[in-house]
Amino acid sequence: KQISILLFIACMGFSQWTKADYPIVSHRHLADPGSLVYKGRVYLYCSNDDENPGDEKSGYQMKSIVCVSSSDLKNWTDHGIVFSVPKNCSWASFSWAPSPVERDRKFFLYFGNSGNGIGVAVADNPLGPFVDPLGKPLIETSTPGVMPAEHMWLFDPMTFIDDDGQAYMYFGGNGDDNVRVIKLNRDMISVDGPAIHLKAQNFFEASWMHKNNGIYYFSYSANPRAQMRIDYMKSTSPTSGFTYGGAVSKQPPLNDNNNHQAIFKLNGEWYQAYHNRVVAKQANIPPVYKRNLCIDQFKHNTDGTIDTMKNTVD
Ligand code: FUB
Repeated sequence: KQISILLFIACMGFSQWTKADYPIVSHRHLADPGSLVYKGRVYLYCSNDDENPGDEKSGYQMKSIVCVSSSDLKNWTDHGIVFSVPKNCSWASFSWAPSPVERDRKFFLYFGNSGNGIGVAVADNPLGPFVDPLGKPLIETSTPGVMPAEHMWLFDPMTFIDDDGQAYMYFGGNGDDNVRVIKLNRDMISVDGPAIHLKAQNFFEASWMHKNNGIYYFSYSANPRAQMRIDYMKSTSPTSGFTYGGAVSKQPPLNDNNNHQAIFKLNGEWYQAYHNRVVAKQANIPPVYKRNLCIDQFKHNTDGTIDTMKNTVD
């Protein structure tokens, strides 16, 4: 289905928000974008918040992953559901916050089974069909080195392939000591050695790694004390030596709960996809579990720091 994304804000009469691409998808509720740039298009794989009950108490019930894509960030194609559990993965009850990666002409999606483990799905095409190659989680509490503290959330995977071909998966949540990174083998569905422990100031969730000019940027959603900013640490190594760098972006506008970013480069520019709750708020439905996608642009400074992104509505 080819859809033209609505001039949603303008249509709703909110004249201070004039950008056609904010939010980028307003006909359905999507959250937790994970980005894949492939052949000149960005594919965003998302938690399907349309599956969440629209009340304040029922929580996150997402059991499927929806993909939308664009080559210009203005015109988007809605590809619908590309993976769902338990239909395509019998051991999993949930498919939260997917992270995509391509290797050797195969496409991998990593997702959280709520906060109780990380699964992987694989396809020959960015749009699937994605299937479960393992019949069990890729990472669970018994995985060497994971050592979850009682309060650690075992979720929000982000898989990154470095320039030398080594793949790393970052994950974890709910506490400064709960960041982990683990090497993946070339097959992308098995781990190589124990998880390595990283520490991040005010770490809450939403691990993401991107690399620019030889610097590794580990970004994450900070906890409510830090107003759920997207903060980052940087290093010259993917697994050690990180120092706190500041904010990639401030708390999203019209968002009073979590955030989750994906950082990608398209046509030479850097972008952050994220979610807020503008669509539900304007429709007067409880916004807690009904999130929607946004994208804004940001830049790296010449000294290697990030010039804090300005949200469209700032
Ligand atoms: O969508 C469920 C959870 O909320 C995600 O795993 C977190 O990143 C937060 O966005």
